[in-house]
Amino acid sequence: MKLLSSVLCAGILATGVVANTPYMTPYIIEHDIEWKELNNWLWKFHYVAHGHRWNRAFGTSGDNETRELLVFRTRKLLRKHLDTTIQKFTHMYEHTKNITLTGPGGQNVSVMTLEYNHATPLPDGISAPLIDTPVDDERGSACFKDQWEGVDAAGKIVLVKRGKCAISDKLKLATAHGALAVVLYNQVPGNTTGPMPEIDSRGHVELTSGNITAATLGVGNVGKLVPVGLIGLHDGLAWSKRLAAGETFNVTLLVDAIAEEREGWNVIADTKRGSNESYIMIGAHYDSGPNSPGINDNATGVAVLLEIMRSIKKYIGNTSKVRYAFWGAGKKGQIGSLHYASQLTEDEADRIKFYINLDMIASPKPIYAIYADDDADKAGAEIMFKHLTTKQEQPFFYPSKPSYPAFYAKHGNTSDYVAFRKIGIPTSGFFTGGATENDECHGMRCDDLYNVVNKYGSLYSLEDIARAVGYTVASLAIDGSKIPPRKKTCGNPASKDGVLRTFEEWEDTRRMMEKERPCCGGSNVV
Ligand SMILES: *[C@@H]1O[C@H](CO)[C@@H](O)[C@H](O)[C@H]1NC(C)=O
Ligand SMILES: *[C@@H]1O[C@H](CO)[C@@H](O)[C@H](O)[C@H]1NC(C)=O
Ligand SMILES: *[C@@H]1O[C@H](CO)[C@@H](O)[C@H](O)[C@H]1NC(C)=O
Ligand SMILES: *[C@@H]1O[C@H](CO)[C@@H](O)[C@H](O)[C@H]1NC(C)=O
Ligand SMILES: *[C@@H]1O[C@H](CO)[C@@H](O)[C@H](O)[C@H]1NC(C)=O
Ligand SMILES: *[C@@H]1O[C@H](CO)[C@@H](O)[C@H](O)[C@H]1NC(C)=O
Ligand SMILES: *[C@@H]1O[C@H](CO)[C@@H](O)[C@H](O)[C@H]1NC(C)=O
Ligand SMILES: *[C@@H]1O[C@H](CO)[C@@H](O)[C@H](O)[C@H]1NC(C)=O
Ligand SMILES: *[C@@H]1O[C@H](CO)[C@@H](O)[C@H](O)[C@H]1NC(C)=O
Ligand SMILES: CC(=O)N[C@H]1CO[C@H](CO)[C@@H](O)[C@@H]1O
Repeated sequence: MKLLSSVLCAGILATGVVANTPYMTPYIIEHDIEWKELNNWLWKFHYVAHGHRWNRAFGTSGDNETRELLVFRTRKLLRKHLDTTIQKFTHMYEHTKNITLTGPGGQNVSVMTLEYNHATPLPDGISAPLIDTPVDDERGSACFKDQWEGVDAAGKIVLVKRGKCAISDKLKLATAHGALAVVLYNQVPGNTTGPMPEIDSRGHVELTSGNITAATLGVGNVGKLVPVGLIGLHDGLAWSKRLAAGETFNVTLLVDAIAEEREGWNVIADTKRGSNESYIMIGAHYDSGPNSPGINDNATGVAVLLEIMRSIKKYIGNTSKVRYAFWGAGKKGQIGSLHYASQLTEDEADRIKFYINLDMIASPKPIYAIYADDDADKAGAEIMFKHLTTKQEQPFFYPSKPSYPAFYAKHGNTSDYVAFRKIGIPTSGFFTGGATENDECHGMRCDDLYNVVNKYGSLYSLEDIARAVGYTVASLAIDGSKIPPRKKTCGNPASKDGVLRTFEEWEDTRRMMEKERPCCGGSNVV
């Protein structure tokens, strides 16, 4: 059988002719999935990360190399089987390279940056007198206009306590009052870890340090605020006390930060076989977080797509086409998939019958969560559920595989199904659990190859899920008659033409990230 199918496959590659090609069945696809092929892809992504300071994050060279690998596979090697489109979008790339805060005695104060921070002049930073703002723990300090009355911030660096309102609100008021920069001090005790912020392996400043929680200024505020440094409560109170006692002194804040639009890409590959009137879609984001090789999150999802693709191409699928989507900038708030959905016409959206999302599907201590919120979602989810409830296999390499109970879970708002739910396409997907319970390495340097291939739980779930998804995609592509049509109204009585409005709002994905949009589930991304 193996030999026969590889001979057939070689025949197809050589001639592009499909004579004698067998018909696809769910069973055949499921049994074609091979662990060594999945493993092979994980190695490849591990080595891409290795060559790029252990990450494959949006806007970096590691992201580019990951995409090139996918394009080579789909557009070049499998060009006889697939029609591949590369869809470009732009999104804000940001990082802080350095941040320092020098006190009046020339001492270094431990300081953290915030996401989308603004740069000070370099190389000297901003040196100016420090002034205090009134503390208001009830309403939040420096959150409202009236709290700035009598504060002469012009040309100064302002000391502000964190808490209650968005940090960007405090910074907007500081900026409006002519401040040069803000020193924000934490509202709860706890210090940053060292005398200097931690510089990670890429030479970037970590967003988290010690036990002060990280925060973002929001992508929508880029270019609108003064630079800010976040310090511990202890240090903030000490300065506040000195200012209250009538002392005057200068501090120096240096922020070396970058925020700029960079290009991202979705790689979308359709099977040539099947009717162009209906598509079963399966997607995974291919970028990693900024400090991680991203093997469980999400080279695993990508590997499963590629392996299902390798299998499906060998057979005749005579009903729907299968569409594989490799999303860019998934970690940045599902930008790639939102962009994709925002560009679909009504007709194109109608033809997508079902979407299956794979994100983190080989956590070392896995749970088998299958997304489904309603019966429409269950039209696909149920097939996976049944498969995993009845057919978990005993792999040869492990003596006693536990059986992981599959269960239905509601979609959240942190992966690429969000965009599809917003336009009413039935969706499902898998999730094997995140930090810290199921994957201690989530988002970290240690989410590398060994986070998956050295851990039995990961190996099991990857293979189980690959088979279940392969089976399901084939089932739906052969017969999607049980899937209900796309929901075109969002169940929001306030919105007359919800879908149209949604599309309009999507014109600008950045604007969208800032907004709350109560349509078709899947709440907003921040
Ligand atoms: C479609 O494929 C199925 C197997 O997946 C096969 O049984 C059926 O005969 C095919 N139909 C046509 C019209 O080719
Ligand atoms: C990624 O690739 C694009 C297009 O090929 C290129 O313009 C960009 O500079 C590359 N980015 C990095 C960080 O290498
Ligand atoms: C950060 O800036 C300070 C002050 O200019 C400088 O002394 C230090 O070397 C810089 N650190 C890095 C990693 O560039
Ligand atoms: C403060 O940090 C800078 C850069 O790391 C270093 O060159 C300088 O000696 C430090 N100053 C003090 C007083 O520790
Ligand atoms: C404090 O900074 C201001 C510039 O904002 C400068 O004019 C002044 O000389 C500085 N004072 C000290 C003591 O460094
Ligand atoms: C902050 O971290 C230190 C050491 O890492 C720990 O001892 C302390 O309990 C933490 N404080 C808070 C408020 O979390
Ligand atoms: C923070 O660090 C200072 C020394 O820089 C120390 O005196 C203080 O106790 C620390 N506070 C906490 C809550 O860890
Ligand atoms: C679908 O395929 C048919 C036949 O190849 C073609 O005429 C038609 O334009 C295609 N429709 C779309 C929406 O691509
Ligand atoms: C995302 O979902 C979680 C839990 O379902 C919820 O607590 C959170 O507020 C949501 N976030 C946004 C931005 O909607
Ligand atoms: C944003 C991102 O891509 N990371 C996600 C990985 O998958 C899990 C489960 O969907 C999310 O919780 C993460 O945020």
